[in-house]
Amino acid sequence: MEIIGKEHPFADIWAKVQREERLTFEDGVKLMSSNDLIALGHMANYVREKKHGSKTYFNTNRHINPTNICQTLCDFCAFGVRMKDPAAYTMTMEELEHRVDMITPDATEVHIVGGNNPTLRLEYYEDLLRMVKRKRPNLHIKAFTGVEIDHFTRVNKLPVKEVLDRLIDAGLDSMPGGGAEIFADQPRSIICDHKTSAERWLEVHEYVHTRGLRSNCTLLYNHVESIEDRIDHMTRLRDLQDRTGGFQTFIPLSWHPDNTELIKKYPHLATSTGFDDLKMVAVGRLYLDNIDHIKTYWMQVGEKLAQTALWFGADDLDGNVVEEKIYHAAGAQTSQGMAKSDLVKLIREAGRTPVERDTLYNVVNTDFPETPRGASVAEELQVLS
Ligand code: V47
Repeated sequence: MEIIGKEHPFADIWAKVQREERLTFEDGVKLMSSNDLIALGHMANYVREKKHGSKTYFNTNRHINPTNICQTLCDFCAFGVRMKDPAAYTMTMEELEHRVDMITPDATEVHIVGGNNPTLRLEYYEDLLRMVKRKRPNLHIKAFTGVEIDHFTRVNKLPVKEVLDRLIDAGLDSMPGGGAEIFADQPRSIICDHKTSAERWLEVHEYVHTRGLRSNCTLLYNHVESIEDRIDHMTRLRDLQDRTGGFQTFIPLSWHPDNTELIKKYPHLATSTGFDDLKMVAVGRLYLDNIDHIKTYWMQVGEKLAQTALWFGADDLDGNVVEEKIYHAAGAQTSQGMAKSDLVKLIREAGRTPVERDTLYNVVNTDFPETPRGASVAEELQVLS
């Protein structure tokens, strides 16, 4: 049975997808406005399998969030707090060293992001990067969102290039995709007024790419944005990618409302539906023809949806994570970390082929023993109490 026949509303788009022709803004809006999830998934899976076959990537990683003190305090976020908040923390170098010491030898990446803390000078972050490299020279450091980099320029009164040059010199290997949120002015001013502008976020990533480093990109959805805003955001990412080729992975992030100011102001908003989560993955895969990987962040969408997304365009699940704070502050119900054996099982149970990668998608391992689900997460990951 043909899923997208000649009479189907997607017939033209499907022909373009098969010819590897770029989709227009209007095509993107049409896809995003449709409720024909099966047709969307069919097309996205076609692209996914053409690029990656059945391979599904994950890595062995750890997250460190050095501080939750944040000057920006975006309404959509539940992680950042004021300096005087009883929950405020900033890790000392000793605490950071302890966390790095806990990272098991098989880990290949540490993901470091935090709040925009006005009291921390650039030297704190340089010392952190140098300490990680001294202790674990082979650990890839993926750190600081474009928003944090912009914050560092203001605290230290330095241009973007100098901040990034100094961080790269201290050991920064790549940048995560956070902080992009939604680029369009109107929703951006509602969910994160006063935050780094879209142009500045893109400028930071462009410079990082010209220095030869890779980065990721994200889109925060399911708040006050429109369908057009989503496609506008992806168009700007696609345009930058045409110039630099530096983005590795696109990660659609659904907004979690708990404990945020935004939900107080807009109480009708709700947690995203699985339907919308799959649509974002599928449209991302179809529209971002120049970005290699689409990640479904298991920690954020949940294990069941992450498995399903592997048939709707996603080829990456992220990694073990461990000690995730940003989503759990906002009510995420997922566990704090997942053992490698469970990631492998999750992928296999979805009928896909697990591939452990490093941050740059070099293959680390493809040969995994069969293990029962729920292997000792705490033992395997050395979770801090
Ligand atoms: O920038 C914050 C989002 C991002 C909430 O690059 C929220 O590999 C939903 O970017 N509800 C940080 N989202 C996480 C991130 C990320 C995660 C995993 C992998 C990578 C990567 C990047 O999380 C923020 C913001 O967009 N966020 N608060 C919230 N309440």
